[in-house]
Amino acid sequence: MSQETVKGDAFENLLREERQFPPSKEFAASANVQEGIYAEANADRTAFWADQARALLTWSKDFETALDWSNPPFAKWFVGGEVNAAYNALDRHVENGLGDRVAIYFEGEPGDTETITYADLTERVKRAANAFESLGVTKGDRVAVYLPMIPEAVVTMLACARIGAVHSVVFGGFSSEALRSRIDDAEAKLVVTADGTYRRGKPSSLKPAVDEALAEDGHTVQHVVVVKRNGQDVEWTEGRDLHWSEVMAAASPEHTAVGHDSEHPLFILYTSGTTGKPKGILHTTGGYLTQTAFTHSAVFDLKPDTDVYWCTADIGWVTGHSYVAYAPLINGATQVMYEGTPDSPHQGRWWEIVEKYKVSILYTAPTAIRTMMKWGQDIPAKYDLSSIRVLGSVGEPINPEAWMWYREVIGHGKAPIVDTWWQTETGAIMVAPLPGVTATKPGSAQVPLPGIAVDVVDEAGHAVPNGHGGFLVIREPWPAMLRSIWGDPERFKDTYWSRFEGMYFAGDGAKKDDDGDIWLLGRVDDVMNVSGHRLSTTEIESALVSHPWVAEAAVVGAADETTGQAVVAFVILRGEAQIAEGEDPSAVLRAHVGHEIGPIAKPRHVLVVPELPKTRSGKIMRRLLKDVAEGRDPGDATTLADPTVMQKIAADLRK
Ligand code: 6R9
Repeated sequence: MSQETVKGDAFENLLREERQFPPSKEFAASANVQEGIYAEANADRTAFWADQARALLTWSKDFETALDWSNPPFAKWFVGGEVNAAYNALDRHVENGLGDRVAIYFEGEPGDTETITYADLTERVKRAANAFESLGVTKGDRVAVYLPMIPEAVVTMLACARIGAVHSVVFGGFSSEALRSRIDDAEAKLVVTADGTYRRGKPSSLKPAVDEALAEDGHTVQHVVVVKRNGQDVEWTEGRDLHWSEVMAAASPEHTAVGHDSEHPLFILYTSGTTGKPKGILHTTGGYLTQTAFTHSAVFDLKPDTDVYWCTADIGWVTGHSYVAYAPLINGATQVMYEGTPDSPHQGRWWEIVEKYKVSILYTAPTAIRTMMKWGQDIPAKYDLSSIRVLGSVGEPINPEAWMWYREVIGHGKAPIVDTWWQTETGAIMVAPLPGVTATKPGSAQVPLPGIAVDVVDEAGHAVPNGHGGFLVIREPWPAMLRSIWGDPERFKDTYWSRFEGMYFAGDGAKKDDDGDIWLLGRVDDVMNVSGHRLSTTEIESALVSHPWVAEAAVVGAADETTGQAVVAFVILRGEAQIAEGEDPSAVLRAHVGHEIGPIAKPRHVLVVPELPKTRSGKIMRRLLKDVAEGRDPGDATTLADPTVMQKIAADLRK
């Protein structure tokens, strides 16, 4: 990508977005953080984080040095300190008299519910800690977690953290091969799974994939603990497999947490690179807990005694780690956890949950918002959403139309939207508005958080002036940063620290607008080159979704003999699209993109499809669409949330 890439005409469209929504006076007056926090953090970044670490966490042993950056890019935060994540998430709240506060309102897909207080959750985690220890798991051992969105997932993660074991959560949607390669890479001793779960009203299994993953010898797993969730029949390997209910019943509910070194590994989470085997992103304890807790409080303006918080992310994704399993509990919040899909048994399920629990902070992904747009605003309109006061977005750029819909339809035109940019690697939110301070702009994540040094640089690594684009980088170490790639420190250096001298390269394109606010433009590998003009997939998708017929769009660059690459768009139409007889949606949408961005951006093809291929974290798998666009068989689609999507698309295109 050259510098014109992000200066070109294609980006003018987003730059024309001029709406701004300042916080209301009332919101600003009672917000957790005020404008002065930026200056405070700028005055001394490490001192700022040291203050946060001491204010937000209870340390078993105070740290001596906030940051050791003597061996970059290997950072050490809060050196010499000792802290226990589970104690901070649980025991201390109980000790402070908050044992009866609800930690988790669990809502199962079939409609079963469970209300779990901090006292209950603490006891469950203590039992699990004892149970895992009795199975021979000790500090530093790795535990693979292959569970659905049920409370046992959080219990397992916190029990591991309590005893210093390192969890490696693998998406329930991943195949047995994916599970095996992650088990092998981390050399996991224990696997925690469930018989299965429910998806769209039907039982969906997990345990068979574990059996398959472990069928061939040569693995390190000694035991598999199985939660009974959907009651399906499962195969049983005597001696290896154990029932969760039995091992928990046999375990003592007493367990004393001890502090672990601030840099003790907390978890590994695998994320796919563009090529090669998945990278095991390694996070450690003190810095990770500090930044996740701080951002959760500052960005969502969390008021733990009154808010009901709901993050819809699966625990198999980093958002489910930082903003379901850790930060909300560290901060003593009450949260909703939902097992299933948003349209089971009906398309109003999410809004029914919001109404039922009076959810006040909702954190979800643009893909979900666009799906809800597709289903139509009449559905949320049937529910009382007046409890909502802050809305969050994460996972991909949110196009201004979806942003406005989110604000108007879900946030009743009032709730501030915080678009949060971060990555598995960053561990916690890095760029986001502060809801009581920032005048928000539809489609922009806007400002690096206090204490975070994010910048946009050109090819040569120089900061770009306002109004220009380039690459998103991080200039200074941050507390929740990944510490390495599990077992491969060289790959850690090469992947993130070799592109620009002394800076972390995130792999995202971004631009600064005239106010210096940051707009994310998608992965740099999503940038297309059409006849020498650089176009961003995000830009064109945004233009397509701005058309009233379009619910969702995915754009890829397909190899083209003449133009290098050609733009191919896949769109899902809205249920309520008013298309007249004889009107051709493809032609209308091509013209619309031409009008919105310029003729150069007009897709060569606009294909109307029933679904888009997505990972379980909601990211569109453009690689598969590119295969279709270039006439290849899209091969391995096993990591998709719904593996049949590609067949549906292929069948549709043959019609
Ligand atoms: C938290 C998470 C990271 C990649 C990241 C970027 C994209 C995430 C975004 C966003 C624009 C946002 N991304 N949040 N792009 N605006 N608010 O998603 O982690 O799964 O590791 O993905 O997601 O491209 O580089 P992860």
